[in-house]
Amino acid sequence: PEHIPWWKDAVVYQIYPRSFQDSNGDGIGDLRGILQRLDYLKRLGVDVLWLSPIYASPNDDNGYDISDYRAIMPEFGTMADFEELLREAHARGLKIMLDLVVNHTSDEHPWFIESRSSPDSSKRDYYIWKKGKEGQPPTRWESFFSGSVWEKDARSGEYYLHLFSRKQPDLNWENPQVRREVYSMMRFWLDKGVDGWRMDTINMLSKPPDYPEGRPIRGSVLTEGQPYFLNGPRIHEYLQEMHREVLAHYDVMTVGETPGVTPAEGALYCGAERGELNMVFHFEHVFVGDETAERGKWSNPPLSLPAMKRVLARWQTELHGKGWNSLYWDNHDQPRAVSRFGDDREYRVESAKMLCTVLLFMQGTPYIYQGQELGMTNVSFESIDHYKDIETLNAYKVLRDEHGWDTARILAGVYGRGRDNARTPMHWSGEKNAGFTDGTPWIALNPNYPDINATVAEADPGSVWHHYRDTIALRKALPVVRDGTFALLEAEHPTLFSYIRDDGNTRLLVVGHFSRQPGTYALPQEFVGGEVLSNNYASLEGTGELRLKPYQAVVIRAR
Ligand code: ISL
Ligand code: CA
Repeated sequence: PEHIPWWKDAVVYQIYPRSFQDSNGDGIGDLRGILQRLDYLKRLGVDVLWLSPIYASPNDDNGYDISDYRAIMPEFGTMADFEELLREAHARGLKIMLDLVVNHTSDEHPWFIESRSSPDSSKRDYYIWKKGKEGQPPTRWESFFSGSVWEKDARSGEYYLHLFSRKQPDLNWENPQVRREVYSMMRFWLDKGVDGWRMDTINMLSKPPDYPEGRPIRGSVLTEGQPYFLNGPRIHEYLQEMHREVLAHYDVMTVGETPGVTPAEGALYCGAERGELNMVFHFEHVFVGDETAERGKWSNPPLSLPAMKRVLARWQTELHGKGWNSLYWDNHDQPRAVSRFGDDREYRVESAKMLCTVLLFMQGTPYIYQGQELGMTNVSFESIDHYKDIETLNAYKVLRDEHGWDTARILAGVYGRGRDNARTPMHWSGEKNAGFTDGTPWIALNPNYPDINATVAEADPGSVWHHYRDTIALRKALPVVRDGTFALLEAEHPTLFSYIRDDGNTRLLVVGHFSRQPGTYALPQEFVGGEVLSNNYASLEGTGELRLKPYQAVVIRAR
């Protein structure tokens, strides 16, 4: 039989260490906190833990701005703590993957400090320095965190590129020495026994040689640089080199974070024969509607389920047999899916379970973000002063000063889509600070933790947590979930997401009802009287025509 790589059977759990578990009362989650929770994760049934960055960092972007790739952030612990965590995880059959953030470093990384010191520095070429044009930056490209991607350095009068914050200068991947440094750093961690990498913004490494001006952005003096720096000219050459030099020598899994990638481009990154990555995170399903909204995600356009289904179906069918999908709703940059795509009030439990079912029965490797298994929800802090995320804080100023939005309108966008929705501390119990810390948490908690927490959830067989655990176990028992084809049904239906999985032995029907109202669904004949394998309600009404309850989701095996 065909060799099946382990990561095709894996379920990944993402930990945002800062907000997971504090072990020493300083209000900041840490590695020893994760260690305390390994048994919890094992009980849930996940296989791999992806840790958001744990390296030394001034925390301008919570660790995505790294000042030493080979040191642990002191707030998170020591290298000995990390080695113990890895050992203890492995002892339980859990793997650990780390975040590889090599599009940029911190401006406090010694390479950048040296690079900035003089145009003649031996490390000048580690970063992207350009002269201005008539006193203006080389282009008017907008950065991801608002403002220009260029920062003028007082010392030399030259500009350096930063696609994210000005404290995150972009590395120059054209420089072979930079690439060698990165490969050597990767080996450093892999030789410790790390099991894989999530690769931050990996499709942005290669910049065009000529830096063309982009299309103007509506209502802004800045322009759109993404068509030039996403999937740039040498990106596949770099990733193939990284694979040859590093990844091919270890049995590890890789997932590239690739905003702005279509299925056709995705296949170039993760095609089985390409020698690049195992899978990518695309954003097409979570950015549906944002491109045409006035101010992108901050306008928080309403969801079009048909548009989202089209996107997911295209990824399912176009990668089938060629590459491999990653499956996610939540991560540390996204609002809580139950709040965005479900109902975080009356039908919180039902809709969180429904989202679990429709996600985990697709083909690919699922990623569960901390708290998703509890149905944790978005938070609405009363004022912007409580927010910590640099993207949110920068956007707040621009929306207010340049676009004239009032506070209520901006906060509505933040409540709907801001990244801090996902970054409030994990809810372990109904005790003080949800059991996250004895001290003062670095960011306020979601006040609903007395009702929504892991202690309550594990004790309640009807909880979202148990549904995740059962669904993880079920998908592992059904090879069709890993191997089968995917066919979308009812493509234009505004509230039903239904699809068939088929591996030649087993045919499964998955139906999720994205609505607060009851609904009906005419069951395809072959599923009438079929076995119900999963149901987020105690019963399923109707035979030929199902009468679905709000947010009901079922999986039925064909007779
Ligand atoms: O968060 C986003 C939209 O809300 C994305 O545009 C995000 O900035 C993009 O996907 C890149 O994200 C990654 O790199 C960033 C970091 O801030 C994010 O947390 C990380 O996931 C810079 O390192
Ligand atoms: Ca701590």
